Amino acid sequence: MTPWFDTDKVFIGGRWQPPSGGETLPMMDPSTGQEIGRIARGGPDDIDAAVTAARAALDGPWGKLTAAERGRLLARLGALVTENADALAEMEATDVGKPLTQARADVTALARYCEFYAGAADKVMGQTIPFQQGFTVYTLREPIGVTGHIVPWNYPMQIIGRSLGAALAMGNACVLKPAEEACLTALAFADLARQAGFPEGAVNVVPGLGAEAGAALTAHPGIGHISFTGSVATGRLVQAAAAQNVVPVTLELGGKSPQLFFADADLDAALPFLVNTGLQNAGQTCSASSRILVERPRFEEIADRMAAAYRAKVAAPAMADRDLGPLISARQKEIVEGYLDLAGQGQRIAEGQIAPDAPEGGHYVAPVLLAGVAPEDRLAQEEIFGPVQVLIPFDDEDHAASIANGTPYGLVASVWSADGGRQMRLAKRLRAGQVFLNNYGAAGGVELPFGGTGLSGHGREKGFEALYGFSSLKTVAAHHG
Ligand code: TXE
Repeated sequence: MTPWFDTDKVFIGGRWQPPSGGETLPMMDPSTGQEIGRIARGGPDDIDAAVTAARAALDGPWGKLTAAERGRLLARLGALVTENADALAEMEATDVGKPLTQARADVTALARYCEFYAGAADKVMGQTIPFQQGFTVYTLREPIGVTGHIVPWNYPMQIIGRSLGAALAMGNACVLKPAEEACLTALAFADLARQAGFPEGAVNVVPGLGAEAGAALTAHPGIGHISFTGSVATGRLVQAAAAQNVVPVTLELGGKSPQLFFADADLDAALPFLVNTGLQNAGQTCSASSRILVERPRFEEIADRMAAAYRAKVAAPAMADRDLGPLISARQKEIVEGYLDLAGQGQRIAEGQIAPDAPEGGHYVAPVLLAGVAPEDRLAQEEIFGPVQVLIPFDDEDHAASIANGTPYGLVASVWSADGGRQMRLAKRLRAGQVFLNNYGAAGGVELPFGGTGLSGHGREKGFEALYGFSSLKTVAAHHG
């Protein structure tokens, strides 16, 4: 894997340059634990330069483009993503440690975000509002200005697509701070935006540490909106920093998302979703389904079927393209193993395997299926962010809803049932930003508004809602007598 750009630079004002402090950080391969290159250690001066370049872009060529022209640039960017699909997939697989097939799906999603927001850019409209005699009143949706984007390591391409795709379509100029653990495709995105012809300063990318570059971005007075995906703890810091500048934030902070399986549901249809949505990207997915709630009459049957599926799952290096890869880092492995230590022997009802030839230094954890865990237990309450799911029985609809809603999170939920009335009742009752009926995740759905309640965060990404989130609404009231 040899990227076509220098990995140890920042991208500011349309140019690659060394970070102002001249320092770099290691780029690690989670599949081997080995260093495979260097990335820039951007800091406050780089962030400041990026915000200045973004401001200049808004006041210059980028700010003068029509919505249709912005859409055309995004369409060109999407086409370049597709042309470079093999290279992007290999970079993401290597950098994140995810199986190549899953990385390919992320490339497709990034291209699709570009395509969707290319088409949406010139379809954002205001309203005319009936008002008093002698007035004409209408609203304008305008770009906010310079938007800050802090992205985690688990799905860099997808999160960049949903966040920058919408912000750029709306006419904002962006400063992106990717995660120090995986920023290769963020750099590739910057270079593809350059190749697509985005005016300089519209897209800026400053890799670096969260406490340095990330904190400088959230505190910068030139930023008009911050979009953050990551942990609850860092989300709180981001919101506190944004409060100082009184700017809006979008926070996507993960979850403990349940699937509710009722006795009348079709298990053959559900089984791949029950298992794979918990193990995709080794469970390091904000919308991972980490709690499987099952109506008691079918609990044993489902436990057996899921256990069999777990035993067949193999964790292996990303490029071996098996069921799951390693975790992102030694620290993440420690966190996950810490949770697994809380489980008693009888609670671990099935385990997958680690490929015998997986390199020693890689951060592999075999998938573990848990049962006999009380709904209020930490294992059923906290985001583990690893290949671990918890099976919990329930007695009836009320009981299922109370367990499903019984965590501080509320990102995604699903209901498997043949009963249409029950589907509708639970769709209303479940505390989640997205509810799926007889499916889970709807294959990512770039068109579908996404975000959470409670500790899962606030604000909506994806679809048209994201465009509104990256816009500022102005009301114009003309008095003409
Ligand atoms: O997250 P952080 P980490 C959860 C998951 C995981 C835990 C820790 O449970 O185990 O978080 O992961 C930047 N100011 N999720 O430590 O710290 C950082 O550089 C500004 C869920 O990786 O939240 C990176 O770019 N930015 C999640 C981004 O924040 C700061 C995805 C995320 O890092 C900063 C990832 C600061 N002070 C982890 N400190 C999801 N919702 O999908 C760090 N950052």
